[in-house]
Amino acid sequence: MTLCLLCVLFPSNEVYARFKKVFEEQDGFVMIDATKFSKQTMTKKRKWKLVDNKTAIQILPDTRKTHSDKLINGENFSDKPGEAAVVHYRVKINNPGKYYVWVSALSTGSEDNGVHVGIDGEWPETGKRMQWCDGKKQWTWASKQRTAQNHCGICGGIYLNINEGGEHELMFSMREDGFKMNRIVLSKEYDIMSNKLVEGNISMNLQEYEFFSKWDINVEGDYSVPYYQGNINALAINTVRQPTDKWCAAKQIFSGEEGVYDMSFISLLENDGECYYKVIVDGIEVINFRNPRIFGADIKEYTPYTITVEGVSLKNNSEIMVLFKPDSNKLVPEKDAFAFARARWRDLIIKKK
Ligand SMILES: [Ca+2]
Ligand SMILES: [Ca+2]
Repeated sequence: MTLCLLCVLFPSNEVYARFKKVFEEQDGFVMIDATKFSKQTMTKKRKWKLVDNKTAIQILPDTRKTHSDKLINGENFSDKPGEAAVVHYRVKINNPGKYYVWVSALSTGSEDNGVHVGIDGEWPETGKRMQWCDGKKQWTWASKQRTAQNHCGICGGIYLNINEGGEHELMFSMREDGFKMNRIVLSKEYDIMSNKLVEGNISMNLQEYEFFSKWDINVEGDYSVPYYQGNINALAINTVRQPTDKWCAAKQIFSGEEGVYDMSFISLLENDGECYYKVIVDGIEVINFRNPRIFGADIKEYTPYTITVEGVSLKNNSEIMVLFKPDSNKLVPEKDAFAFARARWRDLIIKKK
């Protein structure tokens, strides 16, 4: 009796809706929190589960961890999109067209780095075999399609043609079990999430970085001067008093020993604009990126965003300069104009290679 009742409540392969949230695209961009899916289907053998304190979802169980583990088609691997572990999202598109799909994933090995994407019940060729190679064991944004010639995937190969405005259903299905993701972006512009050096990661925990290095904010040259915003532990530009089209600068002299270092720059995401950042070491630009858009996405303002670059050579006394510039996306009205994002950033973390 009880068993039959369960059958009715949870018909096979259909999992109850989780979130009613509809993610809305603006200006050709929408960011989706992967944990806020509307439902799951095809869950008999594998299922997306909330992991990492409910900040990400992962296809579990993961029985194929290494190449030597047995591959069971349709169970721990599937080259057929829609066959296993399908997660669905509600997305409202205002500007129909071709959208590149970016996903922030965390892969630890060679058998958890692929997924398929589709839309409205269809699995187009350009949504098959999304692939990650770089950035093992860390959150990594990518938008690449694995091909027979290039196992690491080709840029620009993953996209969806969304020909009509209105609500759509975005879907991801298993290629490899163990696949883990936390953020999804649909963007008309391919390069919006990429950086010539590395891709950024959204960190959910504002408390993660407690320290704040000493930055000299009186830099010679034609720069605006920033201020320190204590409540969020950030440097920022006062866009009411300072020009909004001018770079602001802060610098520090590196006092550690000469060597090769990894650098992680932490900006804060803002609703009202996508600000610009550069890190320059002894006159050479090592980081150059723009914050992704969070307007309309379910991401808190001032969420830290990290860009990491590996293998930077530093000498004792190297001059490290951070340049940052405000931006307005003209989406947040303020008085009779629009609000500006203040190019907020928290720190630069330097770690020995
Ligand atoms: Ca793989
Ligand atoms: Ca696996």
